[in-house]
Amino acid sequence: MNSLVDTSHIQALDSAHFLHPFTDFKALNAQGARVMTEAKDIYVWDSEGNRVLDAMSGLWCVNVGYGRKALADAAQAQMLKLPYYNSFFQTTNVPAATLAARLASLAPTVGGRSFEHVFFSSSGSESNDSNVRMVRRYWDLLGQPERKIIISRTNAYHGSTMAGASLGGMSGMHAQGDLPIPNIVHIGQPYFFENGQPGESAHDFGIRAAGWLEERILALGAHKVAAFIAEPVQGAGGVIIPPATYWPEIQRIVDKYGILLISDEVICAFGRLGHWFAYEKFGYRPDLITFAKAVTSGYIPLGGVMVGDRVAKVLIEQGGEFNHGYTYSGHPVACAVALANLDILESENLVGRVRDDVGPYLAAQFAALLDHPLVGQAETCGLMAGLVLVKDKASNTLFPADLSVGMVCRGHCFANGLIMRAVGDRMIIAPPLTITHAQIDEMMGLIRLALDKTLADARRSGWLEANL
Ligand code: PXG
Repeated sequence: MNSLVDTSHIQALDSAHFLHPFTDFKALNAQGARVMTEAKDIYVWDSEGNRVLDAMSGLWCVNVGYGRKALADAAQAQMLKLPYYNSFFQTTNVPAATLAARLASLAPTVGGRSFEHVFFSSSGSESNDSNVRMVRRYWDLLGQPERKIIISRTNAYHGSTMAGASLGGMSGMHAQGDLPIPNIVHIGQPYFFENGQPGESAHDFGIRAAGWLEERILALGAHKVAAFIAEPVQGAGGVIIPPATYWPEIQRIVDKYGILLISDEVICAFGRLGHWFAYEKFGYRPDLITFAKAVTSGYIPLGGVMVGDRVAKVLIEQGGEFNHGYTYSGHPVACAVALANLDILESENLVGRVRDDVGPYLAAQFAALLDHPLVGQAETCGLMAGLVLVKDKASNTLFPADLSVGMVCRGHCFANGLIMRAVGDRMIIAPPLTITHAQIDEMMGLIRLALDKTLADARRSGWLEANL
């Protein structure tokens, strides 16, 4: 692909005026941002003509891949017909009503609970704010206003608004802005590699980690706990895949104490794990499901909450007016793009393909990475994958954090045409669901190249034991 963009001009405008999210502004300005200009399939091009294989699907969202004309056509057609109208004052629009019904039909009924209703927003963060509002309203309406506390987990990511960042368990975010807001508390994450005890099986660890929820409920007083929120698989936290025993035990505990379960599927829904929704894969029964990102494959902002019967019934039958909503709740263009996106996911069987074909293929390739001297653990779940860089494989000893080995490895990925993320020394990917076997092979070749270059750096710099 060819680009006629004047890189330094755009970088100058960018430095002077654009405050980027989660960015050290001064450091970026000194270096200049990479200017992305075009994209097709699973590849993105920058203004210098460099092609990169985008193994992160943008930011976990471009599930159908780049360059889909059908999505652009859907947006254009809707913009020409009805670009905007609000849903506040007893009005609706065709795409929003149609999409709500379509999403309801995609969310399977489990244990007699179904999801017939959707509350729309424009992002995952807003959706989680809506969750807090709905959960507290639900308990108020049931005459239990003291049920206010929402339990979340350390290293969870639930967004960047005041409520989203509070629900999240990122200490760096809490440190800026007096967070968390009141009545949000955190328990430990189910990360076996780091938190499993010597001799403990993943099976036992999963039950122990879920038990932290019960311990906290009892410590707080069950009558004060409103809900538990969790990602099925933690994304931003580093693709933390819980042991198989974790979710069933969580379900047992929330059922025992009657607390609501919020499944934050902003990353995991719409095929990422080989199912339309991730609770289906793990077999639990949420009351509320947060979605965003891949509902439109990131082509246009849209998010929302799937509201299960238990909550919907109370809000609808007993609630009167719900004093909450956004200008763009049920935006017709965003909903039209979502419908076209769901058409692609369905007609190309992308969800089934992850479950039965490319997911298992990626799992086999990732397992093979364990032969690399730096890889202490490598695992996948659908099309999410993570590996841990270690100093010593025999004991799975991590590198000292101040060496930032993950960032060194990420640097090699970027320099060699691969977007792979580093969360500490956990290297993670989540490629578009359209990725072919040949493209997975290409990606694995680039991952191995980056690992080899990182190993060479480690040897040269004396970061490893002398005999490695
Ligand atoms: N919940 C989850 C599980 C997410 O992954 C959000 C909520 C918030 O969505 P919005 O649309 O408000 O950004 C997310 C977003 C990262 C990274 O570094 C991940 C996200 C956002 C930004 C960075 O991996 N996920």
